[in-house]
Amino acid sequence: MLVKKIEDIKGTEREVHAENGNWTSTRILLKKDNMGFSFHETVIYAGTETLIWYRNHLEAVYCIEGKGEVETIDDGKVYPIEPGTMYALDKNDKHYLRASEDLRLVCVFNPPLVGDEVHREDGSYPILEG
Ligand code: 9YT
Repeated sequence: MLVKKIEDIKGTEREVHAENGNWTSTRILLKKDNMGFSFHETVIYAGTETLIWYRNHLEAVYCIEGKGEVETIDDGKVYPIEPGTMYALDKNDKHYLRASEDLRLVCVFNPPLVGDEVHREDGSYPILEG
């Protein structure tokens, strides 16, 4: 049985900050926890836009706080995100994630993240200015 409290994870190597400052993610369960998925709580900061493409992972995201939207790039569809909304990237969908208020999201990845994916398998890239 695994029991964890988010307060105990904050400030450890499982709390990951986006290089561009757009988000902070607490990686509650990782591959080494042997659940077959990873489990994260991510805060996306208000006023940010993040381009995300998880080419090697399926991800489901459930909003518990805040407001924002997801735009899938292939078809230009925009989905509002609010508490109680779930979106699943079942086609490895490339998308923009925008927050108008700080978004608190619970995220599950299959296969599980190992823990050091920020610059590699994560698939998030900053938006280029201009
Ligand atoms: C919203 C979202 O895609 N979260 C993913 C988890 C986070 N980027 C992480 O832990 O790297």
